[in-house]
Amino acid sequence: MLGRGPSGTPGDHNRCFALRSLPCCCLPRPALAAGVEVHEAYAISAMPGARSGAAFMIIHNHGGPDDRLLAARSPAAERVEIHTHVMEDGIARMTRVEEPLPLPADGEIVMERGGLHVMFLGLTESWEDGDIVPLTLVFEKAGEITIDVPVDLDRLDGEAPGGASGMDHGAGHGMDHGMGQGG
Ligand SMILES: [Cu+2]
Repeated sequence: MLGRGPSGTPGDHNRCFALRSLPCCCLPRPALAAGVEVHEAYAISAMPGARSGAAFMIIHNHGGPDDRLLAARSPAAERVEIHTHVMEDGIARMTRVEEPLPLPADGEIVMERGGLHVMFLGLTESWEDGDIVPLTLVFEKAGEITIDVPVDLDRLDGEAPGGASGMDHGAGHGMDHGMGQGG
């Protein structure tokens, strides 16, 4: 479940929170397993009370064998999917990625605004800034890697490489997926 830092009580979550403005390489706990590392992970949802959210990160294969990202899951949402954007008639649209994502030796999977992302559908609790979302990534060779992804709502509007498309993602995506799909 989400770890919501108790206000006024110092704790691990608050420590992460305080560090979040530092460069990614200074974050306290990069996930390490079988040469696969996750950098710069953060999560956003469109607004308070939103039923969906997205996470972004860079997954790096440090000299391991060629690998593939098979799936993602989290107790923070009813469903977790890998999504990407495809351009249709000049408009970026979300689409689910059904095939495993290749992660070659010394290669990366870059999940960034306007591109690949981990989609959380049906959040069990709405996300607030500083919440910690547990996320398990399942790799063919490296196995399961569980990371803590901080919710960073400050990143909702800024720094999206695609500008408007980044915002469309946050604001429109929850609606796209609705919760009426029945799984
Ligand atoms: Cu999505």
